[in-house]
Amino acid sequence: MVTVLDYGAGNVRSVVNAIRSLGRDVRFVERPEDIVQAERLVFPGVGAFGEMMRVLRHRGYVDPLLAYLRSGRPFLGICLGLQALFEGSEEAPGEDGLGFFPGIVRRFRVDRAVPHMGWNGIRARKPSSLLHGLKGDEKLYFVHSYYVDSGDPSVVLTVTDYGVEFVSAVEKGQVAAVQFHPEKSGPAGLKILENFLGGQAAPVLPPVAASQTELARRIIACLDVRANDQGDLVVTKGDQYDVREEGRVRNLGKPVELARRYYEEGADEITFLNITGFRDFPLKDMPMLEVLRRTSEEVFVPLTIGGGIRDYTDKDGTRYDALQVASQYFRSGADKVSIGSDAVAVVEEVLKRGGPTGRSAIETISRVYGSQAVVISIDPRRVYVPSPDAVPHRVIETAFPGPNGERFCWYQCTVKGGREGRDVDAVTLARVCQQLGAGEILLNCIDRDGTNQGFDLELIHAVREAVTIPVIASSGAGCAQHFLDVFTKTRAEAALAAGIFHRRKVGIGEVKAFLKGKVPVRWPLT
Ligand code: 1PR
Repeated sequence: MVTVLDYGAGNVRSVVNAIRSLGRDVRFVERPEDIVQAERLVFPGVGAFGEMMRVLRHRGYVDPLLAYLRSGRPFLGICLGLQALFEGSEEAPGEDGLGFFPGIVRRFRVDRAVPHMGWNGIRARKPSSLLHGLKGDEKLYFVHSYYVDSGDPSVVLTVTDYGVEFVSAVEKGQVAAVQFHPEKSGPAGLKILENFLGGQAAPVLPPVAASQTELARRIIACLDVRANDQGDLVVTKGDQYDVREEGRVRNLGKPVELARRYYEEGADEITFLNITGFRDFPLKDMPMLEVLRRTSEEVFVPLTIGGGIRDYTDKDGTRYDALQVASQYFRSGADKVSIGSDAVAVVEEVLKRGGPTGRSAIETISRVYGSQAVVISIDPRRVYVPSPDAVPHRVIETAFPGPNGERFCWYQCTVKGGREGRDVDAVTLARVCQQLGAGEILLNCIDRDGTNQGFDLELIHAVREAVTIPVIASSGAGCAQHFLDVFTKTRAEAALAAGIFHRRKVGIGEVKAFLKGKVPVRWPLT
């Protein structure tokens, strides 16, 4: 029996699903005594350090946790569950950590995107049974803006490099904790969890060069989901956002089945977009929550869900806020939520009033679940203009002139699945959303969507250079070379595609095999 400490933030379901997939029963901590009585305790954490410590204190968990840690029984902390073991964090000055290990949690101050998000390697500092069965070159999934600076080198189990060498796992006796998410790290992560559950021999891993812990560029499979004309939930795919063919919604498969296929083929993440979420309230759209629940039972890489994340008032006047919608998604197995139309409305409001309200979906969700859990999905369309000062927007000079020879363009944000253009450009939108607390940008492009002509590199370059959070390039992938182009000609951290994967034009494994040796990717896949 494994006891899981769920203090109410983020995706605990994935950890539970991963443990169950390894044949173990799980029960949750509901009272302080449950910690005292646990035989094997897992503490997964996502969200913010200060909020986590306040909740632990409020529920009376701090002393039982410290007693458990000192008792010599097995403990595994994950992500914030690692950071909690130290004395404090720059994320929440004045808020004490558990102080079980000496050291402090620091913010990344590096010349690359923060959060550190994606697949990276580990370098073992000592033998450990946790690493049994690994070869040493595996990549694991990280998502964090703060890292542990340990005051005791003897407890450091592994380190990882991201502009700075940081502690990616610690171990002392039966107490272990990892910065990465084993439950989201595919087969390698499941192996580590299995080792924790099983008590294996401690291997000495071969030495790994610092360059091998370089962050991998992510390949993401995207599933646009909606009900078809018969009312069944299907994966569909548009051409420049038009998902109908001969009047009917295209049906390219079943969401859970396709997600599982992409996981097995080596996708680094799966994104579901409920593309009619802007008009149907998602909490009424239970099938989508069910899709997430079922997917998270079988797919052990990060899951993002978008569509309809906004405040909503029911016909009978009941009000739901975006945070409630997002919480349902996290509880159902999502690691991140993606906000589209509402982000445009929020940015319009911020620009109009000259500052944030503090109440927007981006702000409220990132405050509780952390910025890494908030993705902004932008649906821009290219608008040509004759000169850079023709519009009060961020204009770029383009190598692909417009129909009348225009050498300049801007990227207009749209809402409601591209149906409505707004007076905000994609670069400004990304920048303001980052200031509000967003952790990642999913950058679509209506002109390229479904065309297989390659990503709009000019758009991606302009947005990526304007923000310090990771950018996912999307729309237009038609072959493996397009992924190489986007990773070598822009600083995008990830590339997402839909059509070529759904239609088996190119497989995810094929893309990765092509990229291997040219840019860092997660490889091997299993
Ligand atoms: O506005 O918060 O409710 O979110 C709605 C979400 O649904 C947004 O993220 C929006 O991008 C998405 N969406 C709405 N309508 C469509 C549509 O296609 N009619 N999908 C749609 C657009 C594009 C990508 C696509 C890539 C790659 N999403 O999902 O997967 O362009 O395609 P490709 O590789 O085949 O070129 P809200």
